[in-house]
Amino acid sequence: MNSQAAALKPVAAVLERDMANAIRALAMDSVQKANSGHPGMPMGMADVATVLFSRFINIDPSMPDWPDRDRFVLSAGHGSMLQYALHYLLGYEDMPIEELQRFRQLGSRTAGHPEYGHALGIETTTGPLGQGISTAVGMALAERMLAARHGADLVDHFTYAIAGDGCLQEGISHEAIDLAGHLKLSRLIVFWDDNAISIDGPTSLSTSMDQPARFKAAGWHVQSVDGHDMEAVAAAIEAAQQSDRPSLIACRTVIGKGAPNLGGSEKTHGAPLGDAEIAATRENIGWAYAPFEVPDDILFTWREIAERGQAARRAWEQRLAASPRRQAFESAVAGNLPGAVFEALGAFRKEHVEKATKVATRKASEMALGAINAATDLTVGGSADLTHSNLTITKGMDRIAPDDYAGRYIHYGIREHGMAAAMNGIALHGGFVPYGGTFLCFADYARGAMRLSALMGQRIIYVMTHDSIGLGEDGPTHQPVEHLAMLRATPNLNVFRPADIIETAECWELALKSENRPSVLVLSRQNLPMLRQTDSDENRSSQGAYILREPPEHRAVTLIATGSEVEIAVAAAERLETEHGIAAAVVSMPCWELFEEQDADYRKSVLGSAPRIAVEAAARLGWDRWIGDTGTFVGMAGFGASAPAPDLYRHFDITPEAIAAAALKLII
Ligand SMILES: Cc1ncc(C[n+]2csc(CCOP(=O)(O)OP(=O)(O)O)c2C)c(N)n1
Ligand SMILES: [Mg+2]
Repeated sequence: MNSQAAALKPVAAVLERDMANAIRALAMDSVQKANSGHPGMPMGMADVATVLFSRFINIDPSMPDWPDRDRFVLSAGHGSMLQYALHYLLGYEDMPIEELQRFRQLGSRTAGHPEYGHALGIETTTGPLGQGISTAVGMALAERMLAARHGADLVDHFTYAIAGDGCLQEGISHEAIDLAGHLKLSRLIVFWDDNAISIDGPTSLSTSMDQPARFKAAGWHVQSVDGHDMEAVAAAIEAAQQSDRPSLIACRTVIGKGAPNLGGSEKTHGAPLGDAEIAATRENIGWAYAPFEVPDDILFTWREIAERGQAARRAWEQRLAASPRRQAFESAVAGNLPGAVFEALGAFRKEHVEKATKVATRKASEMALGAINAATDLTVGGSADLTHSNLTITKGMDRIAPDDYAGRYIHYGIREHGMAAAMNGIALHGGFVPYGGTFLCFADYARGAMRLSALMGQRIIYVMTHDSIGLGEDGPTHQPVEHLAMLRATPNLNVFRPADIIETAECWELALKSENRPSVLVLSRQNLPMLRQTDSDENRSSQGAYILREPPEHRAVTLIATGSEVEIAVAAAERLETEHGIAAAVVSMPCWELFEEQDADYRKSVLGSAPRIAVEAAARLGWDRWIGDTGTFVGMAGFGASAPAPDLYRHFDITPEAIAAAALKLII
């Protein structure tokens, strides 16, 4: 098994030192050529990375995605040249020396920070400090969960992360560390680049934290080593592999190690060393080669590492071929949801159209999830301590617990940001479709990781309930107003705000089918009537917006609404018709993003040519796009208030009467 096979015989110490110096030289030369980048971190961590890769890690550059590979996360993403240098040295086919020479240039694979999908073998996008280590927690959790389902024969690997002072100072690290320690994620090994330097200077400017004590308090196995003593690093990794808890290896390093004048200084953090210092460094470390030149024997030794990974991968393939779980495993890792999920959702819609079920959309989501989770075990749920408010758990879902990873429900604790990052890790690892809940208002807390879900194009489903003043008495601290605009402004993120139980089921289906895009389901606390008139087999939410109510005569006004305000818009349309003889259409617009993707003719047919009024209990920002210069917006102009929901809708004038009055003003 991987863990046992881990420690190779060390190559001669001198050669390993040269292997590390190859990283140093490539990093300083690439940054110098780009005239931009961060040489200090790769130079400081070159020794640790060399030991990790030369003696322990199991990856196969010729098949970078084999499921049982070890995961490597460069949480200190500014040190991207460490990763690119490693990839070149290991022989990833998409990382020739020319890519290093094009570091940070448009169209190169060597982006400023490692980006998932830009180059083979980059497991996750990092750069926003703290994200990598927190994503690694999700990967390590997914590893344990997948192993619990499919056995150690098929799933048995480590997740290694390199984190800097910055990653550990970021608040998200605390959420992630606490969760990992609690869940005893023993296959997670974090190297802390303990160089005591960040951008402004020594870390003593801003922290007195005893990091090892912090990790210990969270239940981690903790060791401290000299990060330039390769044998000490190797011994620490071996001990960490044996631990039944996640491991921190605090590696005391010198930033910019090797640079005789600038080493140890923040000046090496984020700027080229300059020609003179580079020449002096070459002299100092005994590197007599030209820029971007790595002598054959050193390159050969690096490439041999790849052969070890290849052998591990082949052995794993044989185990897979012989495994009775082969099909189930392959299907899970491919993320294939069975057709039964969508059949169940179709039957669900049919049933509730007939029953005209009136429930809050958060409740509708729970009911839809009941159908989904019964039809597949790929979905893994969770909530940031709001399970019974978000309604994210369904019958028969066992919880994940320390040393018991067979369940499929994760109590993330009150850690929205950590939850979002962990879901990124779970999705990136493969084998599961994660969803997790909190109140929409706390999307703010999860935002950093949600942005990366979108940037990386991961199928992650955020279940965000209590979506407006409609939540009532908890008041303005809990009532989101600006959050929809913030989420809609995020590229590659679908924001669904369904109006009733039918749309909720449709939006769940669309979210599950969005394999390369995260989704946010924005759901009400309050009950909402079933508005869908017909049991169409078609998923009407799939076009983002559709005409829910078309008046018999030519429209005089079009009311566009989402979620809980669609009901109010329908009431306004009825009032306009019966009391004023005005023909009003109602458009339900559960997903702006999908509507934007429709062709112009469809959009025109839905929006119509009559004046438009948008109704949403949220900020106006963005709505002008749909209502045009002549339209009106009925919604929130500021924060909400604490009161029963019906009182708030009246107080803030989001009522059928107010909409009808706005329509009359617009038309007459
Ligand atoms: C969330 C976030 N805040 C700020 C930054 C900008 N930034 C990049 S590196 C860095 C300092 C990091 O210090 P450390 O992790 O110790 O890296 P080292 O200087 O040791 O390489 C900062 C503030 C960032 N990338 N992400
Ligand atoms: Mg540092």
